[in-house]
Amino acid sequence: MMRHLSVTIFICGVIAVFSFTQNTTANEPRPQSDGTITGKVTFSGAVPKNTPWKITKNMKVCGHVKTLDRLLVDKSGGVANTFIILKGVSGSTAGMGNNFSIDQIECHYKPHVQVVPLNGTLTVTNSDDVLHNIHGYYFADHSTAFNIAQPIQNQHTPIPLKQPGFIELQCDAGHTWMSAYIYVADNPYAVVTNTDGSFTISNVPPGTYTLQCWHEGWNITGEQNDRPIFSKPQIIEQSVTVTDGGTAQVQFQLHN
Ligand SMILES: [Cu+2]
Repeated sequence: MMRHLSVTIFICGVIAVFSFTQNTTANEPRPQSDGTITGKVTFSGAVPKNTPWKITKNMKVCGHVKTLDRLLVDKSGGVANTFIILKGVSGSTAGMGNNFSIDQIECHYKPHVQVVPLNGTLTVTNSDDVLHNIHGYYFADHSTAFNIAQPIQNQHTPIPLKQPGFIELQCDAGHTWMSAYIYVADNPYAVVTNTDGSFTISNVPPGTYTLQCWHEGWNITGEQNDRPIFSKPQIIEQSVTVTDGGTAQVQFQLHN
């Protein structure tokens, strides 16, 4: 009799636990999964040629002519080196890493564009046997972000970046054609397009945001102290909605 009772209690217990589990699952909302934003930046119309720039200093190291590489369009019309930035959203940049670098090699910055997380460290290297003076200006107000002379070949200088926004780089050691851009990101949803203009931003929480496409200006509008002056950056913004675990497709089109 006792044994029969125990078995009955045990079975009732199992049923109770099972139905409790079922109810709990049904009542609790499933957490939403992050989504993805993917797309392409293309150029519409005739692609202007990158103007060659005559080198007038340190020709032995720098060469005699440099293409300025301000606008790189591939055969499919895709535009490389374009910043794609998700705005109005916060998120930890811890997964983006901390060590970033830029090299001055044959009087050219490498890479030409990159995203560095806020409080990340950018290590500046001079691979050339000439003096380079990297001068970074915050694009928004033209204030100096850093200004570092490197007279020694293979010199490395780490620079902590503590303010978000675009930084425009130039060389103050007479290499007027040298230019590059850095975006200091305060969220992990900023990338640069690939050579075919494609981009992917991953792990985006569901929501509706503004997505910004930012490309440096490529037309030479003037010259100052032998330094080319370029047209303003082309900036396009559009709204993007990321659904639960979904992929949002976005296209941007630049033009002259
Ligand atoms: Cu230089």
